[in-house]
Amino acid sequence: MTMPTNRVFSGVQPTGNLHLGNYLGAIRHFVGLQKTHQCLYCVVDMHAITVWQDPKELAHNTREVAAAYIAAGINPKEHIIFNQSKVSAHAELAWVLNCVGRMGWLSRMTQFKEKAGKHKENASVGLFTYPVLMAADILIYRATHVPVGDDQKQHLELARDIAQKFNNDFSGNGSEGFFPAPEPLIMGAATRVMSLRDGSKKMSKSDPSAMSRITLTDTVDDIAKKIKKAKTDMEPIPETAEGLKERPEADNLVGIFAALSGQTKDDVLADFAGQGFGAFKPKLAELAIEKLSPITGEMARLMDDPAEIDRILADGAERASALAQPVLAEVKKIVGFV
Ligand code: AQP
Repeated sequence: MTMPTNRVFSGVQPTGNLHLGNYLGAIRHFVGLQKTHQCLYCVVDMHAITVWQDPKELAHNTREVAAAYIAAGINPKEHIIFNQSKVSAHAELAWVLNCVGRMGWLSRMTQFKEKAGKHKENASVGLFTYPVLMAADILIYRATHVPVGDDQKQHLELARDIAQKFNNDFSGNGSEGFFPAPEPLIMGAATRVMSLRDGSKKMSKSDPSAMSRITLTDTVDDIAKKIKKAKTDMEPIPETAEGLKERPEADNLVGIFAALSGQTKDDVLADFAGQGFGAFKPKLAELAIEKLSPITGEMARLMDDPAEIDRILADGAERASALAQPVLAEVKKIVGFV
């Protein structure tokens, strides 16, 4: 079996309210990687159900993430777009890896602590073992690189630990070097987009306030309104990034401008230094609309034909399965399943 050298795997959960953070922190980078890597982009619907999802909404949101991938510029013919639940090898490998990973490792995952909150006894078992399924998602394709935001770095570390332990645990049975250690791909500016209402919280699908995020289904008017109402402070825009310290909301808006325009924060500050946010916000709204409208428009067009999206997902799943099955067969042999 050949070992891939430049294979990328990443995913987005179909949990609704796909937002600017998902676009700037993940999807836009997925698009760029197509030139240099063989890419698998997954709609991770099995991860989504680790917290309750309405079944009809889950189906809609799954198509919406697929539409966002395509509208942003991912080519489903040259690369692979599919939904996780269609390739059963993810779940099968996850079970084996559940038996390799250790409770202590998973207990240290900060995202579980954040998402389970104070009521961890009530959290699903799936939410606890989510990082093991993520390890399986990556390792089943022996992916070499994983574009991840800040919030997923710890999970990727765990995937590397699980890969290494699998390789060691079964070394008498041909597992040496079987799984490559997946490398994180570090993203550029605005890796972490913060809430428009609170600069200390990340922009998130599950924030109860719709004003906290710009979504990929927002109209032009919605985008303009949300930026106009975004929380800021009374200080003018500083001359250097140093001046944004202790000003999380100001820092966030400048960061979003920089990411959308392909500039550094210092470039943006050089253009706006001394001005107030009253002058800056309309320019940011104009830029956000210019960059997002082509994507949101194309997404809406694609969503008008769900059968075509389903066809693309099914085709992707078939090609993903063809890559996954030989790896799974080898894992079964290594483990001793007859
Ligand atoms: N605010 C963000 N800034 C930059 N990147 C972000 N990502 C998420 N939020 C931000 C990146 O988007 C990708 C897909 O995320 P996900 O769907 O797997 O779920 P998540 O990380 O849990 O994102 P959300 O949107 O905040 O959902 P909820 O509210 O359900 O927790 C990932 O690469 C992520 O880094």
